[in-house]
Amino acid sequence: MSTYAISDLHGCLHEFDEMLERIAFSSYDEMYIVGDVCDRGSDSIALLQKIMKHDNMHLIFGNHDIWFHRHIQTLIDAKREGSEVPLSDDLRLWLDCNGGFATADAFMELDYPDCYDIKLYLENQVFYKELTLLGRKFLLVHAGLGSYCHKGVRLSAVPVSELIWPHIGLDDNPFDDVTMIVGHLPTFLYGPEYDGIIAHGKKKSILHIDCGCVFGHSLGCVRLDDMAEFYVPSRHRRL
Ligand SMILES: [Mn+2]
Repeated sequence: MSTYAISDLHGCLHEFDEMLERIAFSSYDEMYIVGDVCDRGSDSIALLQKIMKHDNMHLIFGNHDIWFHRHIQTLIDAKREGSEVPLSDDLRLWLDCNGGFATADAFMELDYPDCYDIKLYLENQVFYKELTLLGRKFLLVHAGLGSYCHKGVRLSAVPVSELIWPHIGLDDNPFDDVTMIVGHLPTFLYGPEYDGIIAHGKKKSILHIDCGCVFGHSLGCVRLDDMAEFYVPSRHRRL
């Protein structure tokens, strides 16, 4: 019975499956996905449907999942009416510049019940998760706490945009007694020494677990019970 965290799957279904095999993930284990299941990779919808089918896989929102959800009704309406999807600036930005096209394209191929299942699922997920395991406290949140990273911060007072968008520093954890698990910024962007591996802040109180799978680096996963790290090589072309 173990608890795992992984992030930024970005449609990398093959690598995710390989990771589940590597950690021998079973129905007795729990998997927290710390945001960005969607976009850039080719299998976002299949990946989302797989996660939805497992009661022991839990999604915490990332900016890409929210982006998809923000436009999901527009996609459903266009599908129902057999019309072109009306392109707002935000929708165009998502589709053309941020890897949303593959997600939207696969979504439009689904039957209506499957479309609505995804919409309903996305409406019921969370922006962060607090856990206590073996006496150790964790906060799982996609991008961190942004400009709200200061002592005494109350999570409920942090705007959700701060939880999914800002790029934070390696040590940006305001808590003395909570280990933060974040994704969002691929670790190679923190420096070449972190290329393809989980990056730890100096105090080891924050783990950056997006190892850049969709950018051709690797998929990382951490077992929160003992902080063991697991890796699967990316099948994507390296940028
Ligand atoms: Mn992100």
